[in-house]
Amino acid sequence: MIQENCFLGLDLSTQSITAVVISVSGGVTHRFSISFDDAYPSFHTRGGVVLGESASEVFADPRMWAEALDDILILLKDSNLTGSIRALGVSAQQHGTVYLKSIFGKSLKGLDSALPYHRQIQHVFSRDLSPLWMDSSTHEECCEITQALGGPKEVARLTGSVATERFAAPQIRKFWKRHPEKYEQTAHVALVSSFLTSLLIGRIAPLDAGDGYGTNLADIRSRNWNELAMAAAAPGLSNRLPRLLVKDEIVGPVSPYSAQRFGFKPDTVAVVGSGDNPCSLVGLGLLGVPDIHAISLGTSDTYFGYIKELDDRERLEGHIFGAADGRFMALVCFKNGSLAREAVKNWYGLSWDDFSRILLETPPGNQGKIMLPYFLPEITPLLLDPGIRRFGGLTAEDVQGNVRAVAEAQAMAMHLHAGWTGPRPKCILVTAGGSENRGLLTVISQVFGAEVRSFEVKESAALGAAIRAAHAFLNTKRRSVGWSDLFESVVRSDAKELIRPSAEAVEIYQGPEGLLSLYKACERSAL
Ligand code: XUL
Repeated sequence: MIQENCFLGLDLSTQSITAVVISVSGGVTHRFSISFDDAYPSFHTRGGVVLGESASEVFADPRMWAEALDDILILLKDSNLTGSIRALGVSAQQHGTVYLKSIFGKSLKGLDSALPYHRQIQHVFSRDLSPLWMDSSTHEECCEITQALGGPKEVARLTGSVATERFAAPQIRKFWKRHPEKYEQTAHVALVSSFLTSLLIGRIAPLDAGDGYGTNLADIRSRNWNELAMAAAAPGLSNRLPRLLVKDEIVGPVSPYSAQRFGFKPDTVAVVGSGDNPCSLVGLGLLGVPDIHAISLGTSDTYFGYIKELDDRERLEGHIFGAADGRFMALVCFKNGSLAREAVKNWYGLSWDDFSRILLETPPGNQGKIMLPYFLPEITPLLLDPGIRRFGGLTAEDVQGNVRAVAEAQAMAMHLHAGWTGPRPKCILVTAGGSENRGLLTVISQVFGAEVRSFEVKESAALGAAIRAAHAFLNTKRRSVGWSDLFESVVRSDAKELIRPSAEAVEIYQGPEGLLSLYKACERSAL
């Protein structure tokens, strides 16, 4: 029966929580999602986040995440699904930090299964709000960390990224500088993925290298927390970080609370939690596959690919994170992703169908009209002072021109800043909400000169978490199952769109006087 051996992936993203249930023979069997803005009005989020004193400070309340976790698991229980889940895995938005008092561990053990998490863990936080990946308020701390560790190239070589505003090290440093007394009360700093996994297993969960390397605190070669990097962030940090796991492992059975409240079997196990991008790498079947790259069009836009071995090239942009098999992934992140597309769509009162149709009907290259769509401070290229800039005669009244310009800008920025991730791929897999937009897929294929594929299941992060759970469970408990076997049965079968660009369209971007070089010049002028 399909329900015999099921695996659950949960993805807590910026704006929602999603659950995907898979069975190895039946692929994806169920999907559920809860949007934070709709379901939790008392937290006053917009797009899942709240702003701080300045727009560069972006937070969410971890109590809202706990409530969402409870709600989605109750949904699964009410659908009679939890009893057949053998293993589960958490995927979460990367980089967000959760600050916990020493009472956290004890509180997890004493939870009453008649009540939801959030009613019982109000008092465990030493900081009410968690800074998120969208926060860009720690430039000063990044400079201090860079100086302490010997310069940007050194930091990138050691930790996989230059000191980066949204990462844990500068965020923790800012907290320690501004609120030393609250930092003193902090016994544990979790990332979103390890916080949620802790709730599920009833004790402090380790962190995986997918999320752990996105902190500026780990040495990606020795594969452990680095003393100098931790000291550069805040005093006494090594005692406060979770254990770092190099590759996927089962981190324990679900807690008695989770079993009783949500109807899991007591021997249902959890794999270590991870970030949404490392999970998407798995959910797209790209673990072990370096020559196909991926683009996720979620709240953030990310470009990523698998890396087998680290090289020694110097780099000041992009990130190296761990991958579920103990190797690595390269990633470039853009903040002005879906939020920028949505802003342009809303300016002109368009639907997503209109947006896609305009992209399909207008000529590639936009007749040289270009937009730099920095609605928010941008991560890549680093630009802390936002603003929309138009070039080549693009005016605000030009509906079609602006739609095309925002989509082309995003694809061209990816092309320009992803060159270091490896040889240009012949095929790119596109996932998350924006992957339903045929117009966007077409623009990406034309700018990159590559075949583009999208999938029926666009929730690749939650799917990846479910596959990681299945892989960890099947390899420890029963028999040896390879990643590629799982990809074959769960991922590959459902390609939805396959788009191949024409040579003429590609030439418009990549040719000698092409739009890519023009865009690069515009970007330079803005920086
Ligand atoms: C990646 C990043 C974002 C978040 C959003 O480095 O910051 O993609 O993971 O979910």
